[in-house]
Amino acid sequence: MERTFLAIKPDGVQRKLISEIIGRFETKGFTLVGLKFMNVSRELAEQHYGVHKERPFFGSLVEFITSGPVVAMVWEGDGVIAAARKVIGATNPLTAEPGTIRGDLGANIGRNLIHGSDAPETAQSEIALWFKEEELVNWQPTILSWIYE
Ligand code: DAT
Ligand code: MG
Repeated sequence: MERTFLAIKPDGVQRKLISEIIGRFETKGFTLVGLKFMNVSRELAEQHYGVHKERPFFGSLVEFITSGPVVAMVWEGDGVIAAARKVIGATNPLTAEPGTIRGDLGANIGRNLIHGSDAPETAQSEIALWFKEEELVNWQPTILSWIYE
């Protein structure tokens, strides 16, 4: 089973959208294996978004992600990395499809509510960056045979 790293950004928390957002992954059939509510240090933010450090928006991105608490999560499921990106929608909420989290709930690229790993390599490194192994819960939901053939 694949795992991905998702984080509800400070705008999602401030706007009281935690349950709305988590609910979409729960009802889809993915399994929650890690969850913590936390403030993000500048160091963690800069590591997490290191790939963007030469981009003009890097400074404001780090300011934003450190501006208030986030909900950091690991979710598990068959093909969850790509599928979660689809549930999340395009980077810019203005062009994200209706039905996606960003398409339904957001209106600005700098306030796009949620992060999701974009590939197996980034999922692996982001999970390791945000979570210790002992913070992840290995479990099998009893309904799994009703979600997967
Ligand atoms: P995504 O979050 O969809 O993976 P990304 O990795 O390209 O998008 O960028 C990381 C975050 O940086 C993104 O969620 C919002 C911000 N961002 C990206 N492009 C931007 C832009 N052109 N202007 C302002 N913020 C931007
Ligand atoms: Mg990205």
